[in-house]
Amino acid sequence: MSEKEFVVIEIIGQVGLIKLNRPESYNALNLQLLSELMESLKELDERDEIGALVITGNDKSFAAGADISSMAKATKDEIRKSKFIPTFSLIREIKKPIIAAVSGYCLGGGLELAMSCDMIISSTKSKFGQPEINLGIIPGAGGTQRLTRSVGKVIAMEMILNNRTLKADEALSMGLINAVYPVEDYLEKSISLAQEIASRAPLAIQAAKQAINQVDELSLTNGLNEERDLFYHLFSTQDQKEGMSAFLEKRKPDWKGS
Ligand code: CO8
Repeated sequence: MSEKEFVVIEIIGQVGLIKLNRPESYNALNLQLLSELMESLKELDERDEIGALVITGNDKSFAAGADISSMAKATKDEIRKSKFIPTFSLIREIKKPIIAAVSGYCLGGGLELAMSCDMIISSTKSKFGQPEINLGIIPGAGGTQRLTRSVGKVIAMEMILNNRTLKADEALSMGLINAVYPVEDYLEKSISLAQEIASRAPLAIQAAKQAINQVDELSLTNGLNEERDLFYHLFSTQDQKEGMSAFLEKRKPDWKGS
């Protein structure tokens, strides 16, 4: 894989771990970091031996938002033409499941990034927020949409209009995140969860991710049709035959990803 300045990649078993690495600015997301992140996700998504991905920061900060210094002087036209949000949006093209392993600040574009992943595991030290209102702007990479779908309208309003930040246990109780662990454990737990998912039937995992992510895009009828098509399609795979034979023969399945 190509050398990157602001992300560090590690392969652990069947898991691709991507660490955001701009600690001096709490992993503020500039265009280079975002481009390197998306490039890394794409490269790992294409590798057959990798089944799931984890994005993390450091114990103090997942990411404190978009890099304010790179936007401060932008005009409306410049910000509209910038590659910032289009680059960010490339995360939607990743087929394999992505877990955000969050500790410390998870703010603004950082929270938008975590919410663009498929699951969020947090340390007890995390703070989740959309503080853009303090800068005279609103979230621009999905915060108003994904946060509202996740925690509901009234809490999203309070977070976005009045900079309410959620502690990890609040975020857990509101359904924003999957689980909370001590800071020494959250990354290992995230990698274990990713490894467990990666050990399952790859095509079924990707179909499930695709179907669940359609919930926000489609009506119930169209979503059910989409789910049914994916369900039928899986019966053309070796893994469906293997999974069901293994169950009936009382043995562990040997997934081929085909
Ligand atoms: N952008 C640029 N630099 C940052 C950012 C940021 N978002 N956050 C922190 N830094 C830098 C600081 O400027 C400082 O740099 P330096 O040492 O050179 O002065 C360094 O990180 C340390 O920060 P602080 O001194 O402020 O540290 P504190 O511990 O006092 O505070 C906080 C930590 C609370 C995280 C504080 O830094 C803060 O409030 N940061 C800004 C949070 C914020 O407003 N985030 C939203 C940004 S806007 C946004 O995300 C819009 C997204 C739209 C599209 C997204 C596409 C990706």
